[in-house]
Amino acid sequence: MRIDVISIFPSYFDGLTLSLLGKAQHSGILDLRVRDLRDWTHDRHRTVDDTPYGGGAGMVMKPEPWGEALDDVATSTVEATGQRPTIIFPSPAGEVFTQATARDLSTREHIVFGCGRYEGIDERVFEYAASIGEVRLISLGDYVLNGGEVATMAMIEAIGRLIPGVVGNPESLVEESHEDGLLEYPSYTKPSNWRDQPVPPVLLSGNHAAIAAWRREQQIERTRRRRPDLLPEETAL
Ligand code: 6GU
Repeated sequence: MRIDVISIFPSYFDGLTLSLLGKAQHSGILDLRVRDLRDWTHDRHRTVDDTPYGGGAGMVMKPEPWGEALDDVATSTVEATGQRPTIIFPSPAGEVFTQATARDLSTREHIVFGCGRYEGIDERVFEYAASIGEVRLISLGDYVLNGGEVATMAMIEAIGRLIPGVVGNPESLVEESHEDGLLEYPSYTKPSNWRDQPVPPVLLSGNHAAIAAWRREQQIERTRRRRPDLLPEETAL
């Protein structure tokens, strides 16, 4: 998979060279390219923003650098891969990102993230991007960040670890929170008694059916307590 990130703060993404995603880049599974939006400006101050038409607080990102950036980064994708690129603009006004979104996006050949700052990007950029690829406005949740960079990092990590070969043991992807619509069960390791807290005895029983049943109960009980919104109905489980 190829991922391009367009941002005015490319160094935010230095952290993606660490750990599993760093390894995936070395092995060629993930081709991650972080770009500086200012490289597509032509004035001495490398200006990317301007005042909003109609007035109002803050600044708006100018369309011209975005247009040129998308031309350079996203227009050759169809010839190269046979698939239109997916162009994601992180936005608190977008659809909410979930594990299902991550699964869907992990099958794409080429994703471009356009990280907005200030009060946002000139609306015409989204229309233009839709002529090049599939445009998605995606939010991490109902709170406000200063720009799309941190949201993009989170999305790249969630998507990247679902690409086959990125997580060493694919089994570890199966039993995680949100993969089956429930929170994950609690985990324990040695010692079997720690500071007066014994490990639940069923886990030491060797009875695999009983362990599986206990873990399932724990998942349901935790989800009911912490995230009742994830359960289909109050009586369903
Ligand atoms: Cl994707 N962007 C910004 N700026 N704020 C957010 C967000 C995205 N998701 C939640 N808050």
